[in-house]
Amino acid sequence: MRSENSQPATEQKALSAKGFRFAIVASRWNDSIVSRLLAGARDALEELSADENAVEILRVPGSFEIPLCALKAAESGNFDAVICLGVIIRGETPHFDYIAAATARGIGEVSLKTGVPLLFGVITADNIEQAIDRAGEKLNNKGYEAGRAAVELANLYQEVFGTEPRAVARG
Ligand code: DLZ
Repeated sequence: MRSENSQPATEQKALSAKGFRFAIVASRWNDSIVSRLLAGARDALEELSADENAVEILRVPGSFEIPLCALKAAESGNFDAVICLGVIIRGETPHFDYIAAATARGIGEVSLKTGVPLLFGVITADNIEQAIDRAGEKLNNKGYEAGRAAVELANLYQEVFGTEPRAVARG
């Protein structure tokens, strides 16, 4: 369910992904659901007219490995935003709490350290049904949501702070 604070797409300024470059860091644990998030993120970028070859997909073993890969992507200077996708499902072990906390903290720290927007498209769910629910269609898909948010931030930082889009910077 969407929160009361979420803004319907129609009320937002028209967004364009043109000229920007994006990395998607996606984990392989719970791959059948992560694949849906990946498809959602790619759909969002395509709908917003991302250029051909503007999206690089980096796969890592599990969500715990997302922050370091995202750090390397952000530090490369090749991307205007890094979209992080994973699915962490509460199991019988304390792994869930450690992995979920480390992943969330790591992603936040990388964004602040590098100044590159990182999007948190990581589902933390009690069970598989709950995770599948968050990997549905359009705005019910955390990957799609993260893809749109990445474009929104790339536009915002370009407009307000004059950040040069990576595609332009690379020539
Ligand atoms: C070990 C583990 C467990 C139990 N559960 C998940 C999960 O639900 N989602 C996920 O993305 N990764 C999980 N992992 C793997 C860790 O993220 C990590 O890849 C391994 O501990 C190796 O460092």
